[in-house]
Amino acid sequence: MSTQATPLVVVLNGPNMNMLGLRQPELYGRATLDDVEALCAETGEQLGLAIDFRQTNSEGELISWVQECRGKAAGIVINPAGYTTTSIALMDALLAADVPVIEVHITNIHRREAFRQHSYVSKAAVGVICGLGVGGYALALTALADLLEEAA
Ligand code: DHK
Repeated sequence: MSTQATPLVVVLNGPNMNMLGLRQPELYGRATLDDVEALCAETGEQLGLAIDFRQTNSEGELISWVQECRGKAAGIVINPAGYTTTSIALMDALLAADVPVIEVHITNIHRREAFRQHSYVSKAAVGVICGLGVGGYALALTALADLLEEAA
């Protein structure tokens, strides 16, 4: 029997992700954010990870949540949404968190408008998953579990 605490992975979602299922379904699909939370909870259970799933439309709140991860979380999965391409402050917070970060985008940002293709967040990420729909969150959690196991 393992006596180790279950590692905590914080899954963060940026602006407009609360509109998932309604917003541009031809791009983002029909799954809602509740569906994504359920997917992350189920995947976390399979992988032996505790999941704290959150969404905010506020840049400051997102940054405060990232700051809280330092010394507390084993890793971060983040879909920064619109702050991907604008927020140096979010990138700085992720760099300061000192935990592995995986960046997720539901759509393939490289097939979309040029302004979506430069990510500040990628500077702070171990890896990026994009274009694989909401299943990208499960892939990110699996990758994080592997990284944590390698580091153990
Ligand atoms: C979500 C958003 O809200 C956009 O601002 C990004 C990303 C793409 C996604 O694909 O999940 O450009």
